[in-house]
Amino acid sequence: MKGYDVIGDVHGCYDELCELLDKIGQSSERKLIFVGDLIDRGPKQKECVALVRELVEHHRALCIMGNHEYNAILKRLNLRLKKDLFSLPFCDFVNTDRDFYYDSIEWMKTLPLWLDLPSLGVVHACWNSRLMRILASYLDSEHRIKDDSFFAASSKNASGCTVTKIADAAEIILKGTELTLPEGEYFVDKDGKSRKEIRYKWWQSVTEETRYCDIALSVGDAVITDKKLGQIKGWIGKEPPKLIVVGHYWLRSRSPDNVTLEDAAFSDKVFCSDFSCVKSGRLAAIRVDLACDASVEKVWVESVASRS
Ligand SMILES: [Mn+2]
Repeated sequence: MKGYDVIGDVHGCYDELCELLDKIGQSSERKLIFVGDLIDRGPKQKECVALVRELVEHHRALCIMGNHEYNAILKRLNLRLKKDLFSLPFCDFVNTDRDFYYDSIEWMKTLPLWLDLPSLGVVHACWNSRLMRILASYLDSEHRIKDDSFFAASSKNASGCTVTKIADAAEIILKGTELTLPEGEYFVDKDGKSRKEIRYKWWQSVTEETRYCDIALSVGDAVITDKKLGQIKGWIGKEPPKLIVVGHYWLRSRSPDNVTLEDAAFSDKVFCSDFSCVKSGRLAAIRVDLACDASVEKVWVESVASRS
């Protein structure tokens, strides 16, 4: 194995995906990996699912679960979602192509929550060993949710209302960590919605002197308060043990013509592959070259422009 090519959130951008795959080229020496969120928002969801599924089934690619696949599965199983979510366009296929819909959901259920490969970890939003240990008994040896664990993995507990420990852990792994801003503080997100919660830099260690603006993640141009965090009980931030690639965060490259490594680097160990292709950004692949001893030799990025 000479390397990994980790492709960011595709969200139905099939034409861009084909172009990126052409650019990367096929090699049995490199492993192609999808970070999840193949579906929703974009124009060609069905083609994306069919292509990635074919690549996975022919052992030419690996694909993990994104929060959009997770939500689609929970909706299909009639399990209550933690928050009242934005619409799930993929679930509209239940009306237009029922066989495809049911079949695809069954396939999505087989996607692992993360990949723990030599020299590389891949997860949709947040790598955290403590949460991964909490999830272990609900997953098989390949980190796929066991069939009888989807109930526990949704937000219901036995009494039907409280969020379970595994549901919390799965949500954080797939959607990232959130922190409530101090009383009266909010920001406006990419969809124009006011939010009191910020995503935060889960790979960063903090002290009581750390300010909210220091750890806020993917808040665009919004100004976040410089108040100090103060109490940091329950903080789960921790530097990961190896190179990690995630998707999920709707990054924008500094230049519309390419994505640089600097654009993609959250830290020297954590890289993000999601450059908002479905919102006129770019579809990117984080490419990891391995040395003979399987250690990381080089990380670089290749990308194509959105056609929308
Ligand atoms: Mn996502």
